[in-house]
Amino acid sequence: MNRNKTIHLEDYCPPAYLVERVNLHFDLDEAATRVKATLELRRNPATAAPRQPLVLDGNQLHLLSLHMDGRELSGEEYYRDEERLVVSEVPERFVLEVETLLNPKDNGALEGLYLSSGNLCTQCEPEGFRRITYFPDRPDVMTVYRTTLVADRERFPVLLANGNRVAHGELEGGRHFAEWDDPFPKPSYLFALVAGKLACLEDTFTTRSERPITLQIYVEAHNLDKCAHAMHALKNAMRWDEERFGLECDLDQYMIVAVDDFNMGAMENKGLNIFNSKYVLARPDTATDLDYQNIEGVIGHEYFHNWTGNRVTCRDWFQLSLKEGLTVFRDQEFSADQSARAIKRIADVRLLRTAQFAEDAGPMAHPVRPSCYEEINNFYTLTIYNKGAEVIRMMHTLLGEKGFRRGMDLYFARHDGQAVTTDDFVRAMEDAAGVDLGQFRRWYTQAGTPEIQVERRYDAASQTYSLTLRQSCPPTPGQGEKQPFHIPVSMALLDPQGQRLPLQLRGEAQPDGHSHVLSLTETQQTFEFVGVPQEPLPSLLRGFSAPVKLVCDLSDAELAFLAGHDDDAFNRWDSGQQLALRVLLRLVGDFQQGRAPGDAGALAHALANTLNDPHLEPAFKAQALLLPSEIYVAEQMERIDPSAIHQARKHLQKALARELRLLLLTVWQENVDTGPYGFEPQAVGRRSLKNACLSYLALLDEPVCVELCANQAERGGNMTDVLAALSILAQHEGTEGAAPLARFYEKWQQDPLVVDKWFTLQATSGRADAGARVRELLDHPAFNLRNPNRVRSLLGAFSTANPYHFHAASGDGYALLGDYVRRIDAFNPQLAARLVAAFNHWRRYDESRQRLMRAQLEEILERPDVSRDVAEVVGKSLGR
Ligand code: B3K
Ligand code: ZN
Repeated sequence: MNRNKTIHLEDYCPPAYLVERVNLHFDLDEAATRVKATLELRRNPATAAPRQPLVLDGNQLHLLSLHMDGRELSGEEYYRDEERLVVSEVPERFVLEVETLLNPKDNGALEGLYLSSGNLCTQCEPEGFRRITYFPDRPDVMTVYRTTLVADRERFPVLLANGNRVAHGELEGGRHFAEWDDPFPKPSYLFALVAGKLACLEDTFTTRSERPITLQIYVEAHNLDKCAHAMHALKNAMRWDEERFGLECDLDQYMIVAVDDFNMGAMENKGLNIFNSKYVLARPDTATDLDYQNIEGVIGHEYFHNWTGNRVTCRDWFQLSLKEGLTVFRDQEFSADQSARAIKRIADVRLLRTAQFAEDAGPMAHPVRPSCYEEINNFYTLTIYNKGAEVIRMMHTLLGEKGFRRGMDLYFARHDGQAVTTDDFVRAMEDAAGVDLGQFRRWYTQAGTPEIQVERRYDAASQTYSLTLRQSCPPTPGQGEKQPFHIPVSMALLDPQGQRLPLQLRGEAQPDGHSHVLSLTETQQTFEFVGVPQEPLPSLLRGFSAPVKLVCDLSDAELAFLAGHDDDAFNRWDSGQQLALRVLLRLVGDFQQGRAPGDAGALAHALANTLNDPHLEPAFKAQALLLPSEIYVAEQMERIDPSAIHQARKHLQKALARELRLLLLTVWQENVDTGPYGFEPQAVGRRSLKNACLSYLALLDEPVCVELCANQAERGGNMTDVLAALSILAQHEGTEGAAPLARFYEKWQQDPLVVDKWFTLQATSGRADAGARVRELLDHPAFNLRNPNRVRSLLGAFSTANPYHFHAASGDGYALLGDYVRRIDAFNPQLAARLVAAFNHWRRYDESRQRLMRAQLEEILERPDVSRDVAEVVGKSLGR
């Protein structure tokens, strides 16, 4: 069995040798690429110890030759194993020439150099460069790169690498070359090359200092008509970063390449971003509003990395959130500014609560800055990215926009061109704003989701209102006891008309505004407000000011009031969700006990008020209609009962559909739009509301509603509408969905991203036969284990977004996932490790399901060649 080695932060040592510059020469070929790397090395003057051996990283490399200062090294002069190459005697300064041979065609891990749709591309973060050549493959070794690409002109007409193209030309035998120079020192994880048959959409952007920058998006020729939105988003992102953060693009040329086979979303390689085509390609008839939003967000994210990640990078991989948390915060703010801020916040919090809170409560829980790992690829998590972004957001809340901006300016002034730590970032914030973030730093070192219990008391005689907040944080693996966090709690007090009261804390001379950010730093703290003429309702954690669970004893009626009156749009939505969650949990109890299920209670009335409110945006109404997901409901339960949750949610949807039938029909009708597609927030909001109404109406089993769906599925004017209707039909038990689904596949079978949607629709269906259909689809000719998007569209969607069928009591869903995890682990460990995480919460289920899931986990771990990636996740899951 695989015995993994744990890497500890406390063992960090600066590099013994630095690379002054590197020349890379690639002789490209699908099956046999020769790489000659010329490294100018010198002993690191900062690490005193002389005579240290030179240790280079290397993985799955075929070494052809090794020269030092022009002399070939004999076998006795160096040592090599599976992970490194060691030269024990080296001078102070020297040149090393390493020649390696790669086989991109058989590289199914999609790390290092690999083949996608016949084109060659690279993925080097975090440790892929060591699959290309021997190198100090760590982010604190920054160097300048010159890259020469040589290839057959027919097969690889386009040759790209980081930086600027400084030479190109023809060679003998139908071959050609291109030479690229990147003047910015960078860590090896930001290296990239692309070679292949690609078409290009070109544009220019003029920076505010009037430098023209050439923008290029490279795709397969037949996708050229799907790049306009990505280009538009890129230009918006460039302008936005100048305006909000004063950050300009530093390159002459910014390139984006879309590839179909990619483990993640995209990669911020300096000047040459490589993207999963899912986050580039869009046309109104092939991509949904959500796709358009995701593209905007990811294009922004990778662009923003140029400063937060590339110019200032990470000292080591424990600092991953330094660049990821900060860059997610930046892309969230960018997207919020492009559309409706509250709607964006709702989406971000929804993801955090369902997926990151679950991570925090499971066996893989880790702090935003972890202190140990086995396989760093397993730490590209929601905790590092999204909780990391929340930690940045809390600093923004505590410092205010001006203070935060001063901190960012100081961070760049101090650290441009360096590889630094999260602590360096926090220190820049402290120094710029003159605040002490000592206790706040615990957000980086303590895992787990804190909980705040609220107790409220009104004293009419003295007109005082007090809020007592108690914080706690459950234990997580390796961290039994937690110290109190510094939690910013944004709040207001509302009078019976929903107006905010002026706030005056005891000890203050006069009221100070209508909302406050309370700093909760103790385990228990009481905040007392004076001059409160009547009992108010508290609006707490406004805008979700901290990534915590807040528990307050509000009654259903009070929640319904807040859902109708809170002036903080996020809290208004959240009060409605809390109410819905309560109703759902009661219904789950009813189904478990075999009682007659209760009704929707105050929820139906609250939703009706929301739908009738002329001041609310359609996008907000749509969010209000969307009930907490089965996964989020499960997250609230000690022992998860997937079947009762499913029944309860279905029951509540139907009950609401019956009660609000007429209103839903009216709102649906008011928001139907047959004009051309537009991606403005207004149009997106109207579509989302219309389709939310339709999804309720379809539950009424009235033939006319199902016909509406079938009609929209066949004749909808854009993919958003078509897919919304089709997914309703895919959930429907009747036979009406079969023909539209089949025709949809017929029509789009040449478009992989649309085919992914077709797989996901069926994988996430609640229909009784969904499990059997998933098994059928695994044998469908279009299913392809080697393509991560396709695997995620079927197996990923089934195991994470269809809890009812995945957790079928028979264990069939588990057996299916276990089987495929084992198969995929043999060639793509990163993907397998993502999939296997669906078992992480096995201890939260009944004994029978526990036994079945544990058996799968054990079988996966026993595979003789189990990868380090999968072994870490499964090992932790089993508590080993
Ligand atoms: N930095 C890349 C992550 C790639 C990691 C691969 N295991 C994507 C991003 O966050 O922008
Ligand atoms: Zn990133």
